[in-house]
Amino acid sequence: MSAPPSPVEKIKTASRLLRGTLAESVADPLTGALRDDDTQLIKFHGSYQQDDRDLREERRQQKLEPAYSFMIRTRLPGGAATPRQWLAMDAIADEFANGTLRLTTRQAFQVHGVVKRELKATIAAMNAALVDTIAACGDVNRNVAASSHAGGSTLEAEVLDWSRRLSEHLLPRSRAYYEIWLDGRKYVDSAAGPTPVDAGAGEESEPILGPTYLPRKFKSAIALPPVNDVDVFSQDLGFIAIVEAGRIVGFDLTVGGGMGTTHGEPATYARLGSVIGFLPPERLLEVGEAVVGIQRDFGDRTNRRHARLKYTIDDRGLPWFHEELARRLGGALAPPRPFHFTGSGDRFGWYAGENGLWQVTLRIPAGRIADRDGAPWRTGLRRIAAIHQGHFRITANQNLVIADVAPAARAGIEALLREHGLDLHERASPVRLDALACVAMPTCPLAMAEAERYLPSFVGHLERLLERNGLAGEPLLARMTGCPNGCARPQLAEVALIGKAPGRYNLYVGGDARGQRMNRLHRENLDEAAILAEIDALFARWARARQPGERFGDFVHRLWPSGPIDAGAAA
Ligand code: SRM
Ligand code: SF4
Repeated sequence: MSAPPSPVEKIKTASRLLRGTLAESVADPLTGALRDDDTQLIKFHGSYQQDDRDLREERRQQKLEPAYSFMIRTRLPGGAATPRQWLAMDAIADEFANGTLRLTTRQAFQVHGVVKRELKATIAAMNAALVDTIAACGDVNRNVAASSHAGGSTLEAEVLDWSRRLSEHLLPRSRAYYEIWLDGRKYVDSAAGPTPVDAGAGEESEPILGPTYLPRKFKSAIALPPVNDVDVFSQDLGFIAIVEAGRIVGFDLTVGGGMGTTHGEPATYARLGSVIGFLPPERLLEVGEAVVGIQRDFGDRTNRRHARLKYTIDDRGLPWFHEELARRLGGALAPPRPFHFTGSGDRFGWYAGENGLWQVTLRIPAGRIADRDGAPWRTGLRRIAAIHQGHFRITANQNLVIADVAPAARAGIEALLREHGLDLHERASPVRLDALACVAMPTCPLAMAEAERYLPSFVGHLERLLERNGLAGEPLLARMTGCPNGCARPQLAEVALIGKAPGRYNLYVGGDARGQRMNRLHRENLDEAAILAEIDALFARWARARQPGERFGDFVHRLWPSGPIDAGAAA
């Protein structure tokens, strides 16, 4: 007998294309929470119900319901935002959220701490700035990531444009979002600025995603070599731009990447995407749709831990996937073409674009933009947005590019960066510049350990250990997450901590710095002292036995192609 559909499938089926009882749940004044089923459906609208975990115990003792609030995530293909949109998000952070903005690892904004009675006004305020939240979460194609470091080149603009088209093409067609949050209207861009228009009426259908949407979240990205800033091999669906004679002649297709695992469940695993073919640019939407269609039709709808495209492919085999894709496309794709990535990190500081304009990439640790003592970053960025004539790009490394700055405007922006301490890129060590951490505590319900809040001190320890071993200033890609879901893509770092319990982590080492090789579990369930002792011993070996210029991850991989190194052994 085949397994029954998962409970979330039942909720989607009964939801009338993502409506459920969301409107009633949001309007209910008696609780700060939604009805259970609606907590699943609201994800498709770009929001998660959360509660402040720092306050849980205190509230429980006071016999109060948890301090419910909502995280709202935007859909922002390629992380591109105008200065007006920046200003709108900044105002929303104060008016409705916890006074901070979070730049995510998929180039979106997140705000935290929005209470239920202000959800509708918050989502409406975002839309009024032409920032929507549709399909930012849920079992759909999420925000489409796109490389953001080609310095304002035409290639970069082309890749950004494809990310927008792919995102639009794969969006849900249901009007539920407009009905629930915008009273049946949608905002369009016009000469007069964002203008509300009727979102339409009549029959609805979901020709691409299907009436019950996808079996699980689905992620896609477009990379522009030589920079793999979007970690294209971690995506369900990836496109690698192939540039010949200065133009994009097509894309290599990658399928089946994914990072999420569950501790102690070997049936769940991280997987790098497989490169399976080459397509001309004009086929990008058709091929993306076909890959989504395969996952829609064959993905596992009975077990959500086994429902990503990576499992669909591994269960049936890549040859099957090739065949099924060829069947849908009316023929096989051409063989992949060569590409070369040099790194997955961001390009910090000022650099000139080929369009004659300047770009500056700022380091924003863990993507958190707040006003803190000595670092009034939100204020600084607000003042920059008020004068900036170009645009902003959120990077997939949680950083920010102020893009397309006219030569005459550079000095003014530079002065504002210095005045507000936003010039960290000029002062920080390479390991501090490149480190990533997911959100984790206190908002993420799945966190087992700290990540964002622990990042600064952990990086400080790494800096000291590097220095102690004569390695100060060496680049090192370090990432950490509060659980094995992989939101900061820790599996693709040279050294990574993955949370196991409060104050305890699994230590992973040996990834490369181009996002093309995953790291391996080195030691399990360590406290800070044990983590630092292990890393110190590994750094000592690296310092002693590295080949010229050899990075830490490559060194570890050379010594340890298939199992943990004994940190005590002679190199
Ligand atoms: Fe994630 C769940 C935050 C990128 C894999 N992720 C969550 C939730 C929503 C927790 C939850 O389900 O209740 C986290 C909300 C925390 C909070 O308080 O904000 C969360 N994920 C994030 C963000 C904000 C991390 C960040 O520090 O930037 C990223 C938002 C990206 C965006 O704008 O859309 C984020 N999440 C990722 C990535 C990286 C990526 O996509 O490039 C991954 C690994 C890639 C992948 O999907 O395989 C990732 N998140 C997960 C998973 C594991 C999925 C799996 O296949 O097992 C979960 C849990 C789940 O889906 O059940 C999860
Ligand atoms: Fe939460 Fe885990 Fe994602 Fe971190 S990796 S944000 S702890 S789900």
